[in-house]
Amino acid sequence: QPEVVTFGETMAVLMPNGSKGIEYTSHLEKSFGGAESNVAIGISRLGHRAGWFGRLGEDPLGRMILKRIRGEGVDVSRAELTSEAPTGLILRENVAGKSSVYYYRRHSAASRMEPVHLDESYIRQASILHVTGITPALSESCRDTVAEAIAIARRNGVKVCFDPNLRLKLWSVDKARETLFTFAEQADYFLPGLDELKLLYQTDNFDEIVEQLSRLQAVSIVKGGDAETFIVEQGKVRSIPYFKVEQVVDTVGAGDGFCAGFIAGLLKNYSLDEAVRLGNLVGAMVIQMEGDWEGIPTWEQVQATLNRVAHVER
Ligand code: KDG
Repeated sequence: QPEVVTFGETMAVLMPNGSKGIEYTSHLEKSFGGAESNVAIGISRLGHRAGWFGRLGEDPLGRMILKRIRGEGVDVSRAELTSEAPTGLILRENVAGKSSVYYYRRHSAASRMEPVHLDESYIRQASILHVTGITPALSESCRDTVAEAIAIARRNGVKVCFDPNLRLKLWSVDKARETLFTFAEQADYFLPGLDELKLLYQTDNFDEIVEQLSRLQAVSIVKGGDAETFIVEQGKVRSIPYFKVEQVVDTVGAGDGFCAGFIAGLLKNYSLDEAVRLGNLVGAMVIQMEGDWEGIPTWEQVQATLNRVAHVER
């Protein structure tokens, strides 16, 4: 039985493996990504039982994704392949130091998720439900599904983690604001990025942001500070410094890595500060490898890093 349950859209990711952009490359590497499955994979690697579900097309990409998430030890027993619609797709490129994402996901299988696809007994037995603000941006029925999942969690004493994951290619800030705050208000842990908060609250003033966050019931964990993650709890802020990173290779997935580390910390009964510290460490390791989730460490790698175990090359 999973300790953490999450759901959302996972897509195939295609990207050039050289420095040519999508327009000119003749080779594309294939992987997959989705904020929620990235977190589930991370939690599994960090030694805990995670369950992910979502709808994928009954097509080669959907089958690849399902097998690979399962291969990471995540429970996918509630995930579904459907012939109703295709698996979504992301094209990604990094040109002249700027990375861009192109989505091919409108009307995808995942966007057709509905509250009836939720299995209450599956959510009820978990200790944490993790959801993100990407899902409600996909369709009305997806938004209703997130609302229903949160309602199930709350009436069963399951803690709710909510990462707003604002995606401006899916909806505008003005459209997103109300929905994201509605969910933030129902969460136990709200995990926004500082940049997202600046857009959502329409201010660059940190004190104002903290004041706004203090009105929420949730503990807010603010990712993406210059050198630290902030914890806003009962109107007070404290910060947990980042780990040193040798070389930043690819920042995609840093937030998901953070969430995985943080949630794993909660499951290990760490204090809030220690859980954030583990989140920071996982985030720091993710950005030193290419890929959305590939760089998430196992629990052994985390311990080796913390204990500074010397690397044996051969
Ligand atoms: O957080 C990384 C995600 O952006 C990526 O894995 C894909 O879920 C994704 C999205 O919607 O962009």
